[in-house]
Amino acid sequence: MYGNDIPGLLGEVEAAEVALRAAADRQVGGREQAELGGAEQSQAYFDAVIDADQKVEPRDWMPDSYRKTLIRQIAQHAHSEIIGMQPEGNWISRAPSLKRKAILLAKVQDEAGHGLYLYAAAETLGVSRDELVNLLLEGRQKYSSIFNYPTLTWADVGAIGWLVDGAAIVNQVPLCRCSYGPYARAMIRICKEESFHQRQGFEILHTLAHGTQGQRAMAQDAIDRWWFPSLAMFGPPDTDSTHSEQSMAWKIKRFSNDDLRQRFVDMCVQQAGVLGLALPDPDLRWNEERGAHDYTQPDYEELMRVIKGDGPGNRQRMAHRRRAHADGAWVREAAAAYAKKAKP
Ligand code: FAQ
Repeated sequence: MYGNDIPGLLGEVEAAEVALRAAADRQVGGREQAELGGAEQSQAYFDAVIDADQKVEPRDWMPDSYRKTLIRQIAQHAHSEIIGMQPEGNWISRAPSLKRKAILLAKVQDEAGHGLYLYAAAETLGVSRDELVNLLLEGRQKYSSIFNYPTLTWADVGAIGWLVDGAAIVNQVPLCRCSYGPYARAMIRICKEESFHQRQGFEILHTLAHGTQGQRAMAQDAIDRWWFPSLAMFGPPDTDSTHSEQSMAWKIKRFSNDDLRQRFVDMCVQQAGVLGLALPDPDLRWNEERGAHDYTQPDYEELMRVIKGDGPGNRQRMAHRRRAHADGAWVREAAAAYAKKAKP
């Protein structure tokens, strides 16, 4: 049943892992000279590392704007993983069987782990996790738009796994080749885990699609509601993307928002066929000339509204996160007191 999922993407993760090891062995010369030299020499060393597809490491000089872009993107990604626990967490106590509950619990815990790897990667850039969490709580840093949509039925857990984790993988596999070493390494592990998440969502939908008429209708309704918000996860169209050009020049992003969105659409059409469910786009059709599907774009005005805080669930998500942060204060204090006591 899983045979046709994420075609080739896991292979790309494996290849990226091999490439990462090879990059670690490449030694573009001049780091010491760059450290001793002035701004020009530092920039030349940085450019040479990017050109050679070697990884930039925390010890290396990097332009301030490169560091800021990475902190912005990695932090937004980490916050998304943490806020992203809420829509599915909503269904842990109502999963339809013990097996489903155990699987969902493990998946939601994985998301917390992803948040942790990403905050740790961001910390190598000289910011603390506390600072980043505060920026989220103060509403000064974003998280993915997708997690502001509600999970109304059990089928939504399937749709999140299939479409949201599916979109996440398509977006994140190229990040395994990101020029910043700690982010690329975190992404390898995250993508391997995400592939299981995508499969469990696909399997939930497959079961519902082959169940009663009511279950099939519930699965279709979930896909109808999650399809366009999932397409919006890839960000604004290339013409409106503020960061893509520079991020691609720095090899942080490897493909544009629209290229990845197209890849996702093509992948989903084939998988929807296996599920026997429809994608809610009457204009979706194969374009022989382009060798890709034509499709209806998501509502980018809605995306901007959601990003700015006015989506269906923004207030609820942030209120919950702030409450959970306050409730966890005693744990952070106890851990800090224990660490202080344990110091020799
Ligand atoms: N939501 O110039 P661009 C997951 C912002 S997956 C919110 O194109 P960029 C797994 C963007 O930040 C979800 N904001 O930006 C999971 C920028 O704003 P700024 C997370 C968005 O960075 C599954 C502005 O719009 N994945 O969590 C969105 O080059 C299930 C202009 O946009 C990642 O974060 C959006 N959809 O490209 C967990 C992946 N789109 O900062 C639980 C890493 C754009 O200037 C359950 N991030 N914006 O104020 C990326 O690949 C990129 O940052 C993009 C955006 C592609 C998201």
